[in-house]
Amino acid sequence: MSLDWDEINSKLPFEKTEDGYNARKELWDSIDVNGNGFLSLAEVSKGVRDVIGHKELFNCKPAINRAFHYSKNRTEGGEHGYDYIEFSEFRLFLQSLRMFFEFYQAFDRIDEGQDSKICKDEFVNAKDTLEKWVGEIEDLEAEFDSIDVNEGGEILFTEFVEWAMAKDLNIEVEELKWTELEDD
Ligand SMILES: [Ca+2]
Ligand SMILES: [Ca+2]
Ligand SMILES: [Ca+2]
Ligand SMILES: [Ca+2]
Repeated sequence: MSLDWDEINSKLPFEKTEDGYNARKELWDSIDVNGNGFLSLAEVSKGVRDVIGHKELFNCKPAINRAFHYSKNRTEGGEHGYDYIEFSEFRLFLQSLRMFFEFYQAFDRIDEGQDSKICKDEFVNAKDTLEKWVGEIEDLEAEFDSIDVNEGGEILFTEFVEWAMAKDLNIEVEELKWTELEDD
């Protein structure tokens, strides 16, 4: 599957510009269907399908879930603030969704058996690809063990995300670095 990253970026307006802000505002109003100033995971998922309208992105539930939980408790919006995305967190949500979607493409490429887990063989076999994304890895088996935080013998997507963030994993030609992601 080849993805049009420019198209994806244009559908997720996370730029800190006036145009970006206006596009976000418009997107927000369409996604917050009940207009209560908070986005639930259900609203966000539906929004990715119907408003952002990107099939691969919508099908990538782990990226949507992870981005939702990553951004939802950044600002204090009273009782509901911690459980839902507010507009002040929306830019971070869009940008982290973009990043987690990219991480998922990477994860999926390494997971040759397509069981949503990366075993040690899959990881070691992907040496060249992994090094293209994160730079040299001295000891692949040791690296694998360090990623497998719950010591279950396999790398789950949530574990992969933590590692990918720490390593600034990038499968793109164009540079969009995780460490440049900031809160507003
Ligand atoms: Ca809402
Ligand atoms: Ca919140
Ligand atoms: Ca696998
Ligand atoms: Ca694990």
